[in-house]
Amino acid sequence: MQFTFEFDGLRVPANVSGAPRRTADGWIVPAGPVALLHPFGAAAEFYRHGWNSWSPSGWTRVDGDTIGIKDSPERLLTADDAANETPHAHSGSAVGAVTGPDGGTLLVGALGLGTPRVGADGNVLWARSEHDDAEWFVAYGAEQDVFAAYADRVTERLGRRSARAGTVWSSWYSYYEDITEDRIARAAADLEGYPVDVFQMDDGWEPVVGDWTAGPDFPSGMAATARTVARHGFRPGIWLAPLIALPGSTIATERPDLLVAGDDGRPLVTGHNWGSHYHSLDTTHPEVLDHLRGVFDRITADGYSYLKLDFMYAGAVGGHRHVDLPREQVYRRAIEHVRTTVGDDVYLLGCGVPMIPSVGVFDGARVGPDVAPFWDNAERVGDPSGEGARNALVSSVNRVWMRRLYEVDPDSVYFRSGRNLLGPDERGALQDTAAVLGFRSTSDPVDWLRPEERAEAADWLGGTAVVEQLGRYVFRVDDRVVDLTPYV
Ligand code: 9PG
Repeated sequence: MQFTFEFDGLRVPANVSGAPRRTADGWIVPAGPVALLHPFGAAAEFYRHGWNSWSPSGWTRVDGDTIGIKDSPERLLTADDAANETPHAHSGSAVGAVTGPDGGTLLVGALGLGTPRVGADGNVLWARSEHDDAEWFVAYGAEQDVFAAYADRVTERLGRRSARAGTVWSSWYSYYEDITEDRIARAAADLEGYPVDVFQMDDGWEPVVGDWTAGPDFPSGMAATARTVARHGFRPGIWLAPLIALPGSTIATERPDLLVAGDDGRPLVTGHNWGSHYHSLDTTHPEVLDHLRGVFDRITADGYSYLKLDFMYAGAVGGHRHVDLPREQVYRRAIEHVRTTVGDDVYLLGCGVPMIPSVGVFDGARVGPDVAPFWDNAERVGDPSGEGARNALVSSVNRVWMRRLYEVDPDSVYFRSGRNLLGPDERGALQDTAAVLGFRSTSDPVDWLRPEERAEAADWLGGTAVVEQLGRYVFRVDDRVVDLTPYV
């Protein structure tokens, strides 16, 4: 049906699937395709929102280049919603907006889990879903107000967790997969006394992705490492990618029937990393739920109460499953099962998560690609999902509005000047971004830091800041104005 939205200062003719209802800060529109005729023309800026943690997000002019992963089907499969990406037209996941030359922002965002998509050109802001189960929220006003209103409508429906991670040390951005129980023990011992709450061991402890048991470099078992970490005063944290399996893992070799299948009935390739493809567990299968319960019972019994759950989007991709349900709902049920298994006191940090379906179940979510000790990614120029400090910063500051959904993790910051190509300004910009987003983590081992860098790290990790957003990329942090615009 045709409908004209009346906003303060703007009339927007539209096609909608049913009669919209007015709320205090916008409109609720019934599920089904939406097209809004915006008046901003080719000079409009479009806010593109990526599907998962690593997917590119940001603002771009509708007459300019699209934001997204170009020319790499493998990267697209891993780091965005490959099924719905439109490389040559502006579109994104769940929420989108156009801003006119006068600064007013027209937003449309999904309030449900039907794998919603939003796009725009110089005339139309459109929205549609793979499964029309979700209402939409439409609003017009100041940019920060309409995003805040959308976030509040989302948490009204999906909930919002209130746990706080505190400060985190992660093994990833220093040791990568090269961890052993001795190395972890040494890092934890050196870190004792620093204002760090969580000591999070990352990828490298397991024998193969898919088998969540101690690998050969952890001969004393994972419970022993958790005890060591706790003895030094930290909450033990660990990384897992519980919804995927590499081809050589036990589950993939012994029970391929528990994996999401392709049209040919064989395990579907659902992403690429570790120099390999990998598969997804079919979480609609009761035996997979039992398997996951076993994994999480064991890991929490071992003493880990902060879990970084990675590559989670793979539980929300298309494919054939035991039970046929919309894929984001499949994902949501799987995460709810994990939450029920671990209880409320375990902190769940989502990484590679689909952003909206994770609201209310995850305590925190990564909101950008991996940081790295260099600014631009020289290997994958022009791929905004590639690892690198710039890409991590850009995605994260474009997702600052998501603080209302869960804690938002912009990834680790650096204090080390050695083994690092980032200069002091770039390290400072990452630190400011993390302070603005309110999530402080680093990966620098103490013995990689000079004395003055140790002091700087301790100072920053122990700090808190009162943050006020002054503009799209401008913030007051305590009594300092932080302008991240030059970095975006
Ligand atoms: C461990 C790492 C770290 C890191 C995670 C994740 O887009 N990608 O293909 C892509 C692959 C890996 C990746 C990020 C993105 O790294 O973000 O913090 O935990 O796994 O293997």
